[in-house]
Amino acid sequence: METQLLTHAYQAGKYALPPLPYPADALAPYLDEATVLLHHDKHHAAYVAGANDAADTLRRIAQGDASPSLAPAATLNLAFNLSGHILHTLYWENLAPPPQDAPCGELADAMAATFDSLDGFQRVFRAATLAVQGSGWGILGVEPASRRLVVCAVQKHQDALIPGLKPLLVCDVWEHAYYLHYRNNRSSYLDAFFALINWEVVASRFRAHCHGYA
Ligand code: MN3
Repeated sequence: METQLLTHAYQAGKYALPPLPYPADALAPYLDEATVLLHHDKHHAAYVAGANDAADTLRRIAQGDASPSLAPAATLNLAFNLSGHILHTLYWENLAPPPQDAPCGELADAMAATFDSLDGFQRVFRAATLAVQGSGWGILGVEPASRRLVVCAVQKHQDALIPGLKPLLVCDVWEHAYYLHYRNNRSSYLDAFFALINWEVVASRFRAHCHGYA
């Protein structure tokens, strides 16, 4: 499977909202249509708009058309909104209606090397993601020093992120991702998330990021 949604995240010189890769009701009953529509059409769209606003401010500063005093806020806004845009684009793509095949091949080997087993990965990922304070993300990625898999728990969209981390699997744990259906039960939402993981996409990202992994 090709993982191409990110190629639709920037079009004609602007950040753009990629369409969902499936109908909005395709993930029900794990993720209901209302949650998915609100999340994609309102929340994700707002990050796209925010990233474009911040990028535009920085361009105007460069051209001498806006005060350099706007740069600190604009860079923070760009980091927040662009990170949100990228993570949401990856999130929609790494979900699919069940049933899903378990990870296999090189990805399964890498997961065994780092986490011992799929169960071991899920224990680490669940614990880290469940404990994100406030709003954030659980991420499985490849870190550039060891080129091994690592789990990180990001706050907001961009805090506590490892530089150079290549994300393979991302889980949104902002309340807007689950509160309509699961209320405050983040753990039940994580059960649903695990059922929806598109391991074929995760494996494809792994191959793209980690040729020659050993
Ligand atoms: Mn979200």
